[in-house]
Amino acid sequence: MKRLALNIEELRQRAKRALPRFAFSYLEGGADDEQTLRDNRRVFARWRFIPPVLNDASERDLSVTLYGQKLAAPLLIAPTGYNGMLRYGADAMLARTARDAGIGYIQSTVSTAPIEEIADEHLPQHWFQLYVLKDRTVTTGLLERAKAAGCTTLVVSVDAVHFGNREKDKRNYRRPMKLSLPSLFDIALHPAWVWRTIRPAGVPGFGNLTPYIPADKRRGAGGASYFAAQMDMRLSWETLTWIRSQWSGPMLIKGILAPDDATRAFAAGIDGIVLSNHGGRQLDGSVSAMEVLPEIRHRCGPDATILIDSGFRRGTDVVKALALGANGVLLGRPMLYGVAADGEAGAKQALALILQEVDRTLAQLGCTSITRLGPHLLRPQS
Ligand code: HOC
Repeated sequence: MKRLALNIEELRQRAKRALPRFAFSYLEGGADDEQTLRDNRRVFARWRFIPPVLNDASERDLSVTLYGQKLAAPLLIAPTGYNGMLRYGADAMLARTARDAGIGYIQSTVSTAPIEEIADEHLPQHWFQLYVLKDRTVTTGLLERAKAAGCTTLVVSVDAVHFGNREKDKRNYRRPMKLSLPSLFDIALHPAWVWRTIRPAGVPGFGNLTPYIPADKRRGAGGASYFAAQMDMRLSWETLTWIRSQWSGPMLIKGILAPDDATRAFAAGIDGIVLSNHGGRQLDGSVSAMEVLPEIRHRCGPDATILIDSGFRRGTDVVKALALGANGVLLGRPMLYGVAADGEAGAKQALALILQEVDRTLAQLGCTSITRLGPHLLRPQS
């Protein structure tokens, strides 16, 4: 039996060994020089804990309430695309991991499994992430399907309208969506991965988007490139108002970094925001979500729902964000490392590691619950 990983970095190393280079590059890569990708990790060192002592924190409650629903911890599995590249059934594995731990699961528009399949897992917190497509009928079709599947909450991503320049990723292709010969050779060196990613006959690989992709584009990677060209490049605040009118449940905007955008979102009747630089995959040189969190919390007030992602690998990172005013943290790559390394068991291990670390950090800060966290526990480093 495999030894349990001690931390997310160990799972990352295992994922790197398990995946062919093109798949690991897609998971791992950032935009341009990957400055923002690196800063997303470095930013956490800007705050150090000042742990008060002699507080009885022998029992701790990690639960939080978001939109009237209790979560066992302030965590959600982030929407990530094309997870079938890691292994067949990865989306459902992640969904079950979230369900069994009592946290939220956000399904991507570009998940490999369709919404209806994930609905069969009966998640109490099944959220849907929307990429807005220029064909409004496709967008409304996705929204209708999300409602019918019982998705409680909508997360509209607004930061990938113009796709980031991911050079690590590009190196593996000879032209868009066509792998280079060395990449194909590298795949041949990973027979276990090939075996794990094989879809049963008749199962299309384009998840939610299959019905909207013309039959002649549904082969191989053709569907993904077809879809990339369908993104609504004119996405604007007016579009958001239109989506708001189509969705009666809680709706969040994901990909906010500018404080003015944050206040505008709430003024426009949006129920929450996700501070994110898309894991450093979009605009290189943009600030880290953690950097703008204190200002955005201050500007939006104590009642605004503010979630955050990009760069979280440790429970201490999560606790720092909560102390600075985030209501919850989305976990992307850490969960993908887990699922790539060891399937559902690996995803569960990744989440367990972060949960244990959050719990231990709370204990060491003398906090009995998430509500006790605040900026008084942190000191900014110059
Ligand atoms: C093709 C449209 O969020 C990523 C994902 C998927 C983005 C798909 C955009 O790679 O960052």
